[in-house]
Amino acid sequence: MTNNKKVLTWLEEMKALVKPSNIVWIDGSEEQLEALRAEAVSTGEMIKLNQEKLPGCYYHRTAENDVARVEDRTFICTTKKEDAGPNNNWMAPAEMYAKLKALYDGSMDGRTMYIIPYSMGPVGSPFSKIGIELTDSIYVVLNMAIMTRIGTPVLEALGEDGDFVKCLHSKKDVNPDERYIVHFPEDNAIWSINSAYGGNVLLGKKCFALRIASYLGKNEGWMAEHMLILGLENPQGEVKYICAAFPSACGKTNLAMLIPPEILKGYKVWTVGDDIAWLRINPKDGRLYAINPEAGFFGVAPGTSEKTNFNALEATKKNTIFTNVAINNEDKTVWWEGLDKNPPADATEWTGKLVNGKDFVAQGGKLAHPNSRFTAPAINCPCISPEFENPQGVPISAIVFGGRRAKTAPLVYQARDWEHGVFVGATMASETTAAAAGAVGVVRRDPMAMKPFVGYNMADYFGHWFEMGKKMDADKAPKIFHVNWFRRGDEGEFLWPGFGDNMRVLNWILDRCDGKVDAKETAIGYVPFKEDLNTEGLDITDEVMDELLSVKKEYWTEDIENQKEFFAQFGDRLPKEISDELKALEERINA
Ligand code: TSX
Ligand code: MN
Repeated sequence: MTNNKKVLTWLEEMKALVKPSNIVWIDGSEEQLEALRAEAVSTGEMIKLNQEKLPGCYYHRTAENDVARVEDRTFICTTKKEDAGPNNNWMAPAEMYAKLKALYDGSMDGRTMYIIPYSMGPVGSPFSKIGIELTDSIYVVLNMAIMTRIGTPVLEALGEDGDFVKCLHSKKDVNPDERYIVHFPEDNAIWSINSAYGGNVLLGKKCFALRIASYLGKNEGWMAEHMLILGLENPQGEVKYICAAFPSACGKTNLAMLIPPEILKGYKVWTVGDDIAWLRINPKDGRLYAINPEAGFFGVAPGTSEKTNFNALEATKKNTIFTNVAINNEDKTVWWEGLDKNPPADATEWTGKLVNGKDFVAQGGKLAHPNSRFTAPAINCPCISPEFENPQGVPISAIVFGGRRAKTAPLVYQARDWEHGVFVGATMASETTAAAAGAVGVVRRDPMAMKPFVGYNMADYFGHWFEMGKKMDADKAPKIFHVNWFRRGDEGEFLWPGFGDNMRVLNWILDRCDGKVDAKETAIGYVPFKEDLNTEGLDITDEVMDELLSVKKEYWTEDIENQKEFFAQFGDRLPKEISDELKALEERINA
């Protein structure tokens, strides 16, 4: 399949370790994938869904102990512990290799090892990077075929001497006590064992496109970020691009595929990506450009409906793999909480148990696992951007950070400049949603939504953001904003309608980028004058708008204390710019 010596040498070494009984190169052809689907159905690994209603769609159920990423078993193995930093688990590479080799020894005995060459980013794009994943799971092969570009064209792009990320996965026996997701950034390698759940085993995604890529980006002068990318078209047909980072449960995929309200007709959102952005400065114009390194959406199913995300739902109607949702046995389709208010009576819940779905849900049970997923091809999305495959990426006008804050952050504000914007990203936080209505949840700090995904010391990651800013002229660099769709009133009610109406906020953001509107300077940055936010057709009073845009000293004083505590863990390694910004914020708040 290839003459690349680095590939062949590595393959020999891995074969000797996992001792597969059979080896299959994934060429990416539809015939090969179809044969694998048939095989997975024959062994029970996958279930074929209703092919009239859901053509090309399949179902997979994971082990009950294997339903999410496992942060406590995820490691960054650098030579020096300080290089992994305080937010990552660490073990010395030699020690970890020894430990893992014992686990992988013969783990594919009696099984087939699939070799998946894949490209993150369009094949041959200057932004793109190649990986090769070895796996004993057909489910992994079929998901990788949706989430990345795979097969022979990738090997051709790799050539005889190209470098690649070496990815080894074995589901082994899915033993949670011996489950490890391990990154060796200095070796360009990822080893995953004893899981068969998406985020732990689709190694191109979080492991490569965020953890390894963030490390490569730091060394090579580019950025790998946990961001959606969207294009916003105005009634004149002009399109501007925005990247946005949010912690989990803030609706990133929903924003990426937003449908504007009736009243804003002529505006449209185009989706470039819903999860990951790779960003580079274009030497020709000095602007920051982004690509989506992925080719599909690995989205959370519960909560996805015609109302919350019509486009995502449409994307799942063909050639999609569903994981851990419920099956409607009447017509072999799928169901999850939040799809509609009509759970199927004859249902199989995610664990595989047959239940009366209506009774089960009425009694408070969940038919679908809360982290159940769809793996859908990006090209299925009705609003996929015409620039989705552009190998040069799209120019970014604004970077938006966000979080779920009941009282602290206003609906939207703009950072004072790039340095302050990096600080705004570094102080991102979300409040837990389990809290009762009205009660303020526990604050979790999640800088740039990257806390679980930076493949090196997070203090150095902040430093890299400042470095990137220095490489761009202020008028070329994206402007930085913060949004909060989740501000609450005194009764715990949401003050902002959210969803499609967020378009009104995105329009203000682009107006600011174009210098079309003025804004009010506050201690935390620039907040809209309420006349400049289009609220036409919204049932929202002036008082509520004032509340949504207000900055309250008591909450910020409390948050600054929490910020200080968070930054303290980085010690001397914290960039001076962060402490300077923190001090300046405190002074402005107290002024
Ligand atoms: O995704 C969300 N977005 C972004 C949409 C583009 N959600 C869902 C979060 C869980 C993933 C939101 N929830 C948003 C939002 O903007 N806002 C809210 C809070 C909210 C919930 C319900 C209502 C209003 C706001 N209103 C009614 O239910 C009628
Ligand atoms: Mn994500």
